[in-house]
Amino acid sequence: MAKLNVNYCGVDFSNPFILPSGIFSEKVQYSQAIKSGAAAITWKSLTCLLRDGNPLPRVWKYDCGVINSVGLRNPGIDAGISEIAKYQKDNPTYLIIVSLFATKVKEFVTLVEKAMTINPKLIELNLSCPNVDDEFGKPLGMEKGAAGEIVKAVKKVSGKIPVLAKLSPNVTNIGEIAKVCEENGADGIVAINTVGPGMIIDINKRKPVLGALRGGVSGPGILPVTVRCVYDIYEAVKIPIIGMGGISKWQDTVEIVMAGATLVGIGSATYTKGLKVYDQLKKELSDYMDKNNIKDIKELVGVAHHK
Ligand code: RRO
Repeated sequence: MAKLNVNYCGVDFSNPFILPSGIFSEKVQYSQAIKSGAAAITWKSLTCLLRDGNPLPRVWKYDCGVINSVGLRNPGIDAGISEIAKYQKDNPTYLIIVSLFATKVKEFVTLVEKAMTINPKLIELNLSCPNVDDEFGKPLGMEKGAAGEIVKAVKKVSGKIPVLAKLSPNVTNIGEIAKVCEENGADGIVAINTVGPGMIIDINKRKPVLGALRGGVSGPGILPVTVRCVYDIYEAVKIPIIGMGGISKWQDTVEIVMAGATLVGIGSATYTKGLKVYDQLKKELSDYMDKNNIKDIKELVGVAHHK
């Protein structure tokens, strides 16, 4: 029987599949993801203050995936961490990654200090939301200097909790940004956030479908971008990678692991295939490994590099 469990940054995951941030925002949905086979859930990114998000519609499916402009809708860090703490108490075995977003180094430090009060297993720094440029300008993490500064400042207050940097594909050199994050103490990299921004126009209404007009693109159409980004990051750093972005089939999983991912995020595919996708992928990946005499998923990590 193939070994699918993974140790990532010192934390044990029962299988390589996790729920990325922002796919769900309701507790019942997080629970359904775990019950359907996800090894961990990433909570919707929290900001210092409550945010109502962008105008509706915020999410739109199309032939090759999904476009979203949720606009960081969340209850704010104080309410958010109370909610997570209560949820974790009610569900002590669930593995939760706390995701945080800010627009200033100091704010990131405040968010991490507050998150630390509930002793999370892992913290994700969302350095890459594509949907708030109008308000805040380009995400800090799109520039290596700022990304490094954030990680360095956060690591001073994060103690033993692993800190992951979630990066944007919409940059010239994602490997270089990952490297700077590693040099400043990041424990892992999450790649990628959505591609774009993009736009879809409703030709009958003669206007863009999203309330905020532009949005981040996810789903099967972006898989080659994800694979290339994970490949480039694996070449640039030694810290482990969580690969996500357009993965919906077992073959995609094998591809992203061969590019260098240790864990795999399954997000948009839950919209198109339902939550059964987790158990289905586990079974199909395990069958593939048995057929190819691969005993442990870690044997496959990065094999496409021949280094
Ligand atoms: O909330 C969003 O609009 C959003 C976020 Br925080 C993110 O990181 N990526 C994305 O595609 N949408």
